[in-house]
Amino acid sequence: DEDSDSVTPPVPSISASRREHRWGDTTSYAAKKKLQSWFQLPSGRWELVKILSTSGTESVLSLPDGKVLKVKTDRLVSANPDILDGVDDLMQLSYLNEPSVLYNLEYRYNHNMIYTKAGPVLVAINPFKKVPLYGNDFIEAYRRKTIESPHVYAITDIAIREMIRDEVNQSIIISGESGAGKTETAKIAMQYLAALGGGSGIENEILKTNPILEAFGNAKTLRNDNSSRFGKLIEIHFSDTGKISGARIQTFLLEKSRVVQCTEGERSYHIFYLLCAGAPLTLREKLNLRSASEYKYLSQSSCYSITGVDDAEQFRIVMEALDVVHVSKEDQESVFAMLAAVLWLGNISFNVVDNENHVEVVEDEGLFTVAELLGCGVEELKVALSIRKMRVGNDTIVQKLKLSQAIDTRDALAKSIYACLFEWLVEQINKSLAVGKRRTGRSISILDIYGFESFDRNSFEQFCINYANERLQQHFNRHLFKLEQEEYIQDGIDWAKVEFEDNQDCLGLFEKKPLGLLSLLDEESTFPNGTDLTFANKLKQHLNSNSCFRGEREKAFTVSHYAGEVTYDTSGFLEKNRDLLHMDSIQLMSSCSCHLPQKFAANMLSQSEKPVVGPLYKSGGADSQKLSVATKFKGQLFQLMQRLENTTPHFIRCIKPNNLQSAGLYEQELVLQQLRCCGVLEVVRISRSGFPTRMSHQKFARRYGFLLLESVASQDPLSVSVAILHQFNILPEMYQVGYTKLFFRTGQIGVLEDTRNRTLHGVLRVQSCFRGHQA
Ligand code: AOV
Ligand code: MG
Repeated sequence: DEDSDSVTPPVPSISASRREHRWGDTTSYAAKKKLQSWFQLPSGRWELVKILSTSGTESVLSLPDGKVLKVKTDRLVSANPDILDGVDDLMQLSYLNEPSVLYNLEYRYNHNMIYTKAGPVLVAINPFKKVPLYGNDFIEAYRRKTIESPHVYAITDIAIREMIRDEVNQSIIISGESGAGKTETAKIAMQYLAALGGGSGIENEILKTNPILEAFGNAKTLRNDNSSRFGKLIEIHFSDTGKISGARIQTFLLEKSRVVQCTEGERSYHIFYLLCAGAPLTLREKLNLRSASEYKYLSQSSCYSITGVDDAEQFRIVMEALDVVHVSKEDQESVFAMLAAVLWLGNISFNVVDNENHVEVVEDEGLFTVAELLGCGVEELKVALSIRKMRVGNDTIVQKLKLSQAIDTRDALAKSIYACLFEWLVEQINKSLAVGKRRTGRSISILDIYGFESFDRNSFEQFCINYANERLQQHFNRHLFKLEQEEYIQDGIDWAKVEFEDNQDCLGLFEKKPLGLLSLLDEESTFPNGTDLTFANKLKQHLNSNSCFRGEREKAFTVSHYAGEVTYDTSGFLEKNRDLLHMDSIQLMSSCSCHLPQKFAANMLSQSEKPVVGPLYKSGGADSQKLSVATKFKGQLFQLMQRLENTTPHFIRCIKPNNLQSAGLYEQELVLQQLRCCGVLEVVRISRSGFPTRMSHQKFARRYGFLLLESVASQDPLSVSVAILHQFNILPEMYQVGYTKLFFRTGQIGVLEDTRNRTLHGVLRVQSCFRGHQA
């Protein structure tokens, strides 16, 4: 009936889904039928307006503030009836358009319902405050399924069940921009796994890895007070009985540069401030510790504290956590000594001794303390920081370093010690969490990497982080768009293809050989005369025709990422990609009497002696060959993707409602941009018009064939299947018959399953009655 307020059913027929085009389309005919619509104000904000009258192509409407406007009817976008306000799953919206989705998410957000399903994907909007949704009561409720509301717990519960039911490893893949809530979400998922799979005690160890890794691998940035500066995959293993049997953590590319330099308003890694604020007196004396402001590495960004964080208290939490994961008190003290050594290294300074800018190390507290903490001789340390030995043929040449070289050498050593320390810690944690002998090979992996970043100035670190996010986005696309639709098309069902933003072009820009960003970076890094400028010029020369690339003035270039454009400044790219550590520094470390520096030296050496797959790096002959940072990272990402491909993925998309990290502020435009770029809306579209349940003809006939009331002439599975569908009056728009499989819309198979279960139970009851009579 044209005039009624009726709406299309939540599950549209195929023809209806074809009529709806892309997101944000205006549906003018609907405006006629409805009293409420969406109207976009010049500010960009969508307002719910009342339609007073419509004549011809124009409508008169009233805004919430009472203003009356006459507008073209086709500028109105259908609004959903009030009864659909705040639905759990965006799939339930009758009108699927941008303002309706934004409104639905905002409605829920304002009611502390930060989670919403978008078909198979869980959308999580960062509340930036404590919300009453977590803890044992909630965990229990989700376990018993007495709460249905979307939640990280719910999606984690599904992962556990599918792992057991299908005997397939699962993954929970969390993505979103920096500060969107990935790390918090990962911890919430771990909480649920620990609660359900706990019992052996190992779950507590797993949870305690979080404060440790965050202290050593997170830092305050301009985007997020607790920003992850490394990527993390934690694989949690289960025994046959569904209990956690162990875990393994893999980390990806820690941002090393932060140890020696950071932007105004940001901090270095939390652990430095924790140590300075929280170390007990005896430790302070042993390590000659000062307050954070007395260390050059920490004072350069003039930011020492984070609102609401008590660094001293955090230090105690980290020490306790280290106890739990079995890092001995002795080792802990060595760890803190290494941290202090890094801080004191930053205070070491140089005197210029000639007019060629050659230097000598200043003999001060910094120098003596570092030597003491590392357990090396003061002379050896001075030499390593101010002189380079090079082998030419059979001779060794000694060269004095210039000021900038000496500073680079000192900073490279500090970065390297910190990176080795981080790796060593992860190794200790993994030893403690090691999966016992009774492993089943069943696991759930949680992926939490650094989110997409775009600052005013973006460097090599953002380049790597955003590349990783492109890879992850492709995994998302592949599973939610490509594979899904390919299956429909392969099986020959009637399907209107849903378009989505493919990021293959951008990935190609990074990965193509020999003319891609990574290859060209590696190539330039091997040239002795290569500079950041020649690198930028080379990019412009070779990549200007790529639609995702744009050269900028001087040393800059812009990449069109799936999540937006980012302009990178190539300053420091080559040096960070080469990441050279001179042999003199490695030798210094191996000469130390403390055990950690010795271990680190072995690590540094093995890294530089890895079989060369990428280009060779030689500098002066004394340094050995090693993989470039970008190439190594690419390899790690490929491996990661391969591992994820062998799991059933569950996706969580974190959304940041504002850039101020503040509660209760929902900026439509910002949310919309995030929803658009990750394709959440298209996912809903596919799921809604799609057929998520599928079963082969054979399996279907076998499973439900016995329910047939009349026998079928032909016994082939297809005929049996069709007969079942008819007998149960499954509506034609609710299923599709493919070449090999039957495809059903959400929930359709439920009727059949219920009847099957009832019938089977009936049969069992009859049988048991019968046995009872016999007895
Ligand atoms: P991220 O992991 O996505 O950023 P976080 O998980 O660190 O983001 O979240 C940033 C901050 O948002 C946290 O420190 C909390 O204050 C707040 N937050 C996030 N989720 C919740 C929640 N469920 N409840 C309460 N507060 C929350 V980065 O690591 O920067 O990409 O590299
Ligand atoms: Mg994080």
